[in-house]
Amino acid sequence: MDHETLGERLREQGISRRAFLKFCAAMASIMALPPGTANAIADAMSKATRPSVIWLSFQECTGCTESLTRSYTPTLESLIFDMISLDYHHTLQAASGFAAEKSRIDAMRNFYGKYLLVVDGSIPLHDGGIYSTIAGRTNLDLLQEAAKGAAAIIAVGTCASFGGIPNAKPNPTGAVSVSDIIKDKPVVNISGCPPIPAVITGVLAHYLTFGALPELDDLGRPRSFYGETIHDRCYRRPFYDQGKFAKTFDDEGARNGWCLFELGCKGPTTHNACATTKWNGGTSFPIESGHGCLGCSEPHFWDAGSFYSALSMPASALSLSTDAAIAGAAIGVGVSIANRFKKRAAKSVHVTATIADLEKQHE
Ligand code: FSX
Repeated sequence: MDHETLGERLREQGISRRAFLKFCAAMASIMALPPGTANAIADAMSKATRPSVIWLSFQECTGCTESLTRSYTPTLESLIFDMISLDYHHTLQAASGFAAEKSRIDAMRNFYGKYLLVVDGSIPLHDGGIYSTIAGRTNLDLLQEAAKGAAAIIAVGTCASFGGIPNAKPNPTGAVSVSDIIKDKPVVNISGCPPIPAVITGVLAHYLTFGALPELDDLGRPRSFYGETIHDRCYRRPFYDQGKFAKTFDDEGARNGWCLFELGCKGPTTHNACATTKWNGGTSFPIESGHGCLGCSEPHFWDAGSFYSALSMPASALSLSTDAAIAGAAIGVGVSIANRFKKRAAKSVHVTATIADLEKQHE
């Protein structure tokens, strides 16, 4: 029993090639690939079999799922359900009780070794894990069972990635992250409390296009989204460079859009794509709405606290990140589309054997 290809699914839904190419151009941009790669992405994605996805929600506030349901545009929001076969998600699915649990067990059996496991929320370990259970089974038990047959695991949100707020001191439930428990499968962390919906979609699109998870940073996050700090790409950065800082949230500087560093903004130490991808269809992000970044995509951000105290760090630590410099240099020397594809595939965390085929098709 296999799922149909994405191309077949889109044809069934009456989605035109033009609309799909538009979506692929958006995906290229999200994956930091040149716009000219849209055709290659469309070819690869339309031939890809829609993977079965089992989504487990543990100790969390449901903000991650709320974020997912506000995906980039209506087109993208609907496409995410075409790109994948979401076979179990206890918040979004219509089934409940035994029928819901049966759909999870069926997906694990039918797609053993092939399904993607998405987890949001942390896993409580204290007192036998009793602080969060589903159908009478602990989160730990459910995670270990589902991880066995997963091709790869996507930890969505800071709770699943690093323990998040449930893990904050004094951590009464003994909450830990997915990668604290699962050591023998590829795990990608899409941190953020909540994470940016376009980043969730981008990682799924990358998996469909390249048959692999994207290149990760040293905290297991996709480098294309977390390679730079918020400060690197913040539109208020010129004010930082000129030494113009708002001193209160309603002073002249704040009204002029000056830098929020002295009001506690954690942009300089926070890696995420908020300043470029933004939220709500590219409408805005916290700093643009007048509030400093809380650093929610970094480990232990809650315990670090001091949300309204300025960071103490030397100015030299606030220069553009190495990643940004490398990306700028690559554009400057005109790296070819084929090479960008090849490099991205080579750097990805390999999960299936389809990358070589993809390279052959697009060289
Ligand atoms: Fe955590 Fe997500 Fe923050 Fe909430 O599932 S990352 S508390 S937005 O909901 O896990």
